[in-house]
Amino acid sequence: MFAIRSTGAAATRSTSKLAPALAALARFKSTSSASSLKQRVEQLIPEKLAEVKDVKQKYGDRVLGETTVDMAYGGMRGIKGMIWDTSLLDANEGIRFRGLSIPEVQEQLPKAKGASETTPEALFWLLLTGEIPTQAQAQSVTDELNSRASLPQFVIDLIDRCPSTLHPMSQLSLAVNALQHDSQFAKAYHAGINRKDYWSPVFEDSLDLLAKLPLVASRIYRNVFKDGKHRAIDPSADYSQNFASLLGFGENAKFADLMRLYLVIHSDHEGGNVSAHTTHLVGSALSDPYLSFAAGLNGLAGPLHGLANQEVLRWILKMQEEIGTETPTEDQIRDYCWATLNSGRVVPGYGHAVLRKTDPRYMAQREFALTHLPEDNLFKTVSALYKIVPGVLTEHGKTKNPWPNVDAHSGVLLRHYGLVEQDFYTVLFGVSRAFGVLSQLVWDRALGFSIERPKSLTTESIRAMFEKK
Ligand code: CMX
Repeated sequence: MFAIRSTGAAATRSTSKLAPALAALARFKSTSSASSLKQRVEQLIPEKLAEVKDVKQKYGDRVLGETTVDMAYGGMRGIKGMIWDTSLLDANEGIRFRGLSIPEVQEQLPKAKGASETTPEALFWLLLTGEIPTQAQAQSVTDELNSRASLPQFVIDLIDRCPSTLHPMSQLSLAVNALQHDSQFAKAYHAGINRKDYWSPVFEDSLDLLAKLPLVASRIYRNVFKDGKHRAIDPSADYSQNFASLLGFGENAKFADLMRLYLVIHSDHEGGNVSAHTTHLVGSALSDPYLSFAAGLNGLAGPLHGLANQEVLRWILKMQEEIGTETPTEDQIRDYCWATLNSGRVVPGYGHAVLRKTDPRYMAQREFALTHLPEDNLFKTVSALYKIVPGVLTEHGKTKNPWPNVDAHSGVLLRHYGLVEQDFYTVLFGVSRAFGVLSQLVWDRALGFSIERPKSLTTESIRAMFEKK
């Protein structure tokens, strides 16, 4: 409980000064008037806390794995040192969201009215609670997000003032940092919120941020690539239909379905990837969800991570241009792959730090393409690459995983429906990633996870460790 300790006139003065802060804190004590998703999370917290306590009591001193010198130098690959409950990645099988594979998610989660794909709203419920939502529960998330979808004028002005030459990912990160102005967590912390209640304003910030992201992203898109005219959201439409409409592709029902698929499959990929880990790390310092997620976005903007989706399409189009045809032969594609490798570059969209088989996120997009755009020339090239690249990378002999990842397929689908501006692709990834990393961030605070502070070493200290007499 938050308490004020003071006496007399000074007490009255300071109480009245603190009144708005106290009122804000009172909101985070009881969630009885909040959305049903928040109520469900609140109900689950005691049992999750008890579960963590039990696991720590029983297994707290057990060894999870060993750390080698190579791991310390090699990007900490394979070190088990973090809890991420919303999803788990198996090297061969791929991602499971709260235990469900992508095909299971597609089959079991409710769909929006008239849609063929499940929604990120339904997935958000699953990620936060571990439970498959009913249609009504998924709809309650949609309604909640729609009710929060507006931007402060200064953020609108900030985005509108960005030069069109500023990369869309930098604009997105800038806008998310600016939205921090209205962080409920930051205000509650300042007012002295009890640490047990942290999760509540973090939940509120997360919903606010998710609701605002399509407005921010579409504003960037229409400023940089279109006419700078902006649309309003339709409170009766789902998140993906609204996002499609805001971008200017709302009339095509298939594009809205593509957005649903895209936002679901890019959302979460356990905790060790750069965007997830960064959000979690920065959040562990009790930076609010805006600051934490903006940091994650900056990591997503790296070409070895999320930016690979723009690089893939650029690389394929360059190949078509250099070879001089939209339908290159397998031999021409093979030669182009070797030319890329021999010039010291990576083949974008292939390889993965954890996966050792074709990414099921790639397969989900391939299924979509086989159903909706089987005759698209670029899709045929993407399919030809799937046949050729793994062999080339295997022969090249460096890559541990020669198979395609999620980024190898997303560009061709977006381009088919007219979203041709590659520089924007990672922004879509960013909007999706928010669903995963913010779900976990709520649980990080609900479970009272510690500030992260792993141990680093110097090369000299490693030598000393193993070479001492
Ligand atoms: N093309 C060429 N070389 C590759 C390669 C590729 N697609 N993938 C890996 N390699 C190389 C690595 O650069 C590394 O070379 P060095 O030993 O000279 O440093 C070697 O093969 C071993 O790497 P690895 O252990 O197989 O892969 P990492 O865990 O180090 O890196 C990843 C993983 C994804 C960064 C890497 O496969 C890559 O650069 N792929 C291309 C970029 C890409 O598609 N990124 C998107 C990943 C998904 C996402 O996060 O969105």
